Amino acid sequence: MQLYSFCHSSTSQRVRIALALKGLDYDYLPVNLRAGEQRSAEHLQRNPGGSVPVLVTEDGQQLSQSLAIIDYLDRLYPKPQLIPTEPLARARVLEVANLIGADIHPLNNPRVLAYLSNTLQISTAQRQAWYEHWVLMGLGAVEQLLTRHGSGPYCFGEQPSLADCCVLPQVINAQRNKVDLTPFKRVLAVTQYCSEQPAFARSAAIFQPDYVE
Ligand SMILES: N[C@@H](CCC(=O)N[C@@H](CS)C(=O)NCC(=O)O)C(=O)O
Repeated sequence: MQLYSFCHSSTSQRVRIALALKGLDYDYLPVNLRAGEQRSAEHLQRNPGGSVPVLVTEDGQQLSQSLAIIDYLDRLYPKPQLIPTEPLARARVLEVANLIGADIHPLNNPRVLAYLSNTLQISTAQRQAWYEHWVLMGLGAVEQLLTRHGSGPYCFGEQPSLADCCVLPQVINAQRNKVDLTPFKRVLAVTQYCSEQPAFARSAAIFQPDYVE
């Protein structure tokens, strides 16, 4: 398999975590979002959505959308299972994954932040306020869901799930953008635990220390 990815992309990191948890080998193919490579004709051919990640499967299919990719991997390589089959457990995991994937991330995607700055000409402080507002609201909801329905050390018990694949990258992204997450104790405990586990740590090993969004 091949993974088109950007080192600091939280959606790509979700897939890197899932691949590492499942012990799957792949070729890492970088797409530099800072240089706009996601909008090149070559990349749009792979993914008309102009984003990363894109997984090229064993039989040459090009798949975009991190949650769809992880679902595909989970069906094909079910150990460890990241999306439970029991209906309520499954819904709880998808609830957190969608909160991050559908409610938080689209509002802080690089192209959205660039549109706010470059087209709508908002200031750096306003852009930061936008980022913080949506991240704090979203992670506040994740905190409550995990407190009500989860148990440690992962989001939902002793095994990692799709929820953990989503929480860690979103927290790293928020921390890189200097958002204070100290009120979110459960989210931070999960993040700390995950970041100490080899598969999660490997997914972050390619970060560039001086990268700024
Ligand atoms: N819903 C998509 C979102 C993918 C996405 O937007 N990825 C970001 C990086 S985290 C991206 O490539 N953005 C391109 C851009 O902003 O131009 C997924 O989960 O894969």
